[in-house]
Amino acid sequence: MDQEFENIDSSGQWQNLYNEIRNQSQECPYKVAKFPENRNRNRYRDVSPCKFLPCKPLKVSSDLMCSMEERQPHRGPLRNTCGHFWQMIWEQRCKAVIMLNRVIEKGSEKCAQYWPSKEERDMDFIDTGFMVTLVCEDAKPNYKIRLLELKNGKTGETREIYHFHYTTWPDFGVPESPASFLNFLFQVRESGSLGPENGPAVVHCSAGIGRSGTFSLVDTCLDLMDKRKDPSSVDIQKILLDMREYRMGLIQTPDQLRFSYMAVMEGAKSILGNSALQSSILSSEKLNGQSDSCSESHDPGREQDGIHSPK
Ligand code: PTR
Ligand code: PTR
Ligand code: PTR
Repeated sequence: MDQEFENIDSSGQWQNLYNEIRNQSQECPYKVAKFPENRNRNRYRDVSPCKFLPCKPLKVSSDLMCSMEERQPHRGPLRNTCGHFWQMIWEQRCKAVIMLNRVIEKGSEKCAQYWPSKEERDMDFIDTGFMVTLVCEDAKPNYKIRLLELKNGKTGETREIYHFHYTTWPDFGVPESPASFLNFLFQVRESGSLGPENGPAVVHCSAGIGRSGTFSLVDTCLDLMDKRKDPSSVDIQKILLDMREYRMGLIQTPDQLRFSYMAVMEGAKSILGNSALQSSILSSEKLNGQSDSCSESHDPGREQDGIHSPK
């Protein structure tokens, strides 16, 4: 992969490669989105809310299928779909929501404020009967990690949900560096939220294709390298094409594609070659982060920064 990256870089072929990938991915008509009752549930008319479901018979390998199911890209909820959003999190038994956009970007609302702020602490979603409480929040340089409590008002049950929020990634752009992105990704992984023992992690941005596509592609490639113990069997272009059969438009710019290569190459070094490096990245993050209220949380077993594997 390093060699492939070098070749594309030195010949300035990112735009061509990206165009080729777009041309090779076919459109998947998702008719449900066009139903009148769903019209006001859709944010962008040019991006259909294609569910992460096969549009045609499966061709992809079963390990890729599992990996894709564990991290599903979505659009950001609208104000009138927040109650449904939490209902979906409940029904699918999700352990984490991974958010890659800010609520306001370039002066307009790109996603609803669907979780409570520090000031509010609680939010009620009367249409579906869910309540969300902010338990604690840790602020790191490029992201925030929140622990939320989701209560099902009908049954009275509660669950803890992580909210991993990357706050410095512009739409149609890339994160500050592969390292800052990998710090975030390793935190998500360390929480155990992506494992098969929980429901899928919900990954969202505004439209659910550019930034969510980048995140899902990198994480899926690293997951497969880890599981197959053979990094050379992971062909990033092929994986992107396979993923695009399930959700159109994943990765929105040539630069997001280039960034994905860099993050996979760098992530692979720390995951496969040197897990000590990975833990040193994680521990330096812990020291740098301002561990505010999460460390004072009522769970005495909780680690300093509020992140521990939910067992
Ligand atoms: N409302 C339809 C449904 O629930 O099946 C359509 C729909 C599909 C709505 C996917 C949202 C969907 O997912 P997301 O917006 O989270 O990508
Ligand atoms: N075509 C719309 C627009 O350009 O505003 C939809 C769109 C918005 C597409 C944001 C992608 C976007 O990025 P992301 O998927 O990263 O939120
Ligand atoms: N135009 C499609 C629709 O009707 O929903 C959505 C779509 C969005 C299709 C993005 C393709 C997209 O991206 P790309 O051209 O990068 O495959």
